[in-house]
Amino acid sequence: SQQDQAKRLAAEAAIEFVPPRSIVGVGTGSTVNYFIDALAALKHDIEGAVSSSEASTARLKKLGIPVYDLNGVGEIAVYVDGADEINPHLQMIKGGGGALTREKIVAAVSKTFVCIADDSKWVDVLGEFPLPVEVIPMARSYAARQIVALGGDPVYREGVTTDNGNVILDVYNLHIEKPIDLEEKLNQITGVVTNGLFAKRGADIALISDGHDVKKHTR
Ligand code: DER
Repeated sequence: SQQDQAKRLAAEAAIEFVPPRSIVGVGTGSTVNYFIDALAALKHDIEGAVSSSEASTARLKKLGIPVYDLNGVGEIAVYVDGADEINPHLQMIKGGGGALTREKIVAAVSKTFVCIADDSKWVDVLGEFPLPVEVIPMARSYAARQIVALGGDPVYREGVTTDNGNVILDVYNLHIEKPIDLEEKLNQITGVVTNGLFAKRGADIALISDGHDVKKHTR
């Protein structure tokens, strides 16, 4: 499809940002899967990868790319990941794939965050896509009440347990004019592990494709 072609073009464009002999930070999702496949072609030129999910780890290993534990690695030069939405300030909503916590951790450790996405993710205002929030299971109802008080409509993502053993609330009907402010408010709720707003630390580069070309946006 046009969207798959766009994801693939954006992912392949990210290869140029991978330094030789580096350990690459790898995100999660269908766009990142194209990036992993492209990375396999230069696996002899890189040291390996640090992954943000069991799913990405499995794909990397299957393609013969060594996967390192983040605790054994110093700073990571480049982190490549997708987004569910990204605005002109390169602030993102992430977590559609349920990997937001490990994605945010690897992004925090990485010097440069390169976001790869098809142009359907490019929005003026974040919030059309329901904002994922990872919560400690016993705090789910309490956190949901706190999120309602913030103006959101939290929906429990039934049957999903994250790699960290937590649950996810998807928050609908947010119109996020102040992403950094809302990210901080959500972080204050006891029991919330991570929220999918990547605003305080957004992307540094965004590679956005319409299926024909790739546009590069920077902060
Ligand atoms: O869950 C995530 O954060 C993914 O990166 C998601 O935002 C993008 O997934 P996609 O590439 O399958 O659209």
